[in-house]
Amino acid sequence: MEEIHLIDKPPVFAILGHPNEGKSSVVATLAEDDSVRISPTPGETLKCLEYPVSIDGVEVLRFIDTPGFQQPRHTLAWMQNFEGPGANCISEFIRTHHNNPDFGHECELLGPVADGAGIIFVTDGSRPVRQTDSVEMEVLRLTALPRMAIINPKDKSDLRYLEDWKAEARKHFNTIRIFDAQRATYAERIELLESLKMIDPDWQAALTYVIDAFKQDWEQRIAETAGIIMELVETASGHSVKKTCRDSARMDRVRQELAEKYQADIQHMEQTAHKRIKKRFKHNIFNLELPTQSILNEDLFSARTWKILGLNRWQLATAAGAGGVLVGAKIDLALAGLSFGVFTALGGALGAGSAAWGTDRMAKAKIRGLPVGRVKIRVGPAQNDQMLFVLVDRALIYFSHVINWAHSRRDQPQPGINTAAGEKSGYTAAWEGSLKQTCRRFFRAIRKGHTQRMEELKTQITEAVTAQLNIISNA
Ligand SMILES: Nc1nc2c(ncn2[C@@H]2O[C@H](COP(=O)(O)OP(=O)(O)OP(=O)(O)O)[C@@H](O)[C@H]2O)c(=O)[nH]1
Ligand SMILES: [Mg+2]
Repeated sequence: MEEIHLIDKPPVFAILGHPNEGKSSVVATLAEDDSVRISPTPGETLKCLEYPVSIDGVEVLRFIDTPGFQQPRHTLAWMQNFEGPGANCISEFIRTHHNNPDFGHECELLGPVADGAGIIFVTDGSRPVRQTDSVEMEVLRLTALPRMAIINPKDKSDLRYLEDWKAEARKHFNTIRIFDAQRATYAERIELLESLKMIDPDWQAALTYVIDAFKQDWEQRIAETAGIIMELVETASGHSVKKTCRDSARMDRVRQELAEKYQADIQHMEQTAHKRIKKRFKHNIFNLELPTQSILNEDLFSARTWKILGLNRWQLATAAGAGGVLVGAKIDLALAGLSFGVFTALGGALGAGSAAWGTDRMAKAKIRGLPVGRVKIRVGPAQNDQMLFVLVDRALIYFSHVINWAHSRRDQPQPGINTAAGEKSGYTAAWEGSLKQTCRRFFRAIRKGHTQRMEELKTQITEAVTAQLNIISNA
């Protein structure tokens, strides 16, 4: 019964403040909505816009973005002179001024307040407190509604006014939070909701429910992300491309084309998986701007990627010898009567890469069956079990960027900020030996198509990936 009641009436918060202080940014981050309009030009938001937050299709919370104050002094003076019952003050103000364009913003921004929305005041804590700020805060105090101040210092390097802001805000608000609209993590968003819970006893039950729902939803997202990563590993590790070649002279070209197609396929699988992760965390519109130093800016098959996330030194040396083909280029020669000539042609076709053939773990030639005149070339599945670790690490690093990319961010990341912990050597490098061994077995089972064995091992690896995702998201 209680739950149905809560869902029927989700708590509503209006985000108010001076123009251009970051109100819309706070809304975007809290509602995880990258469609919110944010701009460096003051006066971007002119009308109230509602941003419902839904979990499993049920609205649990609503934020209302509002335009900034325009006439705070006149508004305050009017309110102070109002002689009717206090509860009518705001609705009377709107009724009196609704045809006066000078009070257009005030009538608009006080609309949700008249309807009883909780108040979240947003201000830039990196500039000095001005008198007009105190006036705006006093207007909000006179509404007598539950209210919180969010101090969002836009310039993190200038915190000298922070104490002044706190002192002033304390006079007008029940709760004050320092909150970075552009870099707030999941944990910080939850903390903010926790403190919203404190500003009014009537909201405690509803917000406790919301916070619980948020936590469950987050767990669900982690579980789905683990599922996406496992699916990627499975399909990419088992992937191969093949082609029958009738003309031995073209063999080199065909092998090259297949190797390229193979790589493009895996890259596409990885990009699709990353996009799904991004979407699950509600980043729908803007591209994730990776820090310039991120390893994810490197191609999946680049030597640097494998050097950092996958290969040990010995393997890398061999890979370098393989002429850039890091994954198993495997050739099935389905020839019934493989003539010496064709075989020689094949040897030649392998060209520079042939040095690695037979010696390199990643590139083995397999010759079998000999039907006349045709060569079946197959590239993949990958021979090198590091493929699994590279894919998992890259997905984990990507996840780390996704969850730390607040929905209000529209700018380029600053160098040195937001680097994922796994950028240096990958997360899986720190996994226990026995777990790594399980991963290798899993990889082999995929390659060999041992479905049952694969399923047995999969549960354990999924758990490890889930645990790692949790560690990253709680970091
Ligand atoms: N560097 C930095 N910029 C911020 C931060 N928060 C907001 N901004 C920028 O400040 C500008 C104004 O942000 P908005 O969120 O649009 O501000 P607003 O209060 O909604 O503005 P109006 O709708 O015009 O009243 C935008 O360019 C934001 O990117 C922050 O924490 N750090
Ligand atoms: Mg705005």
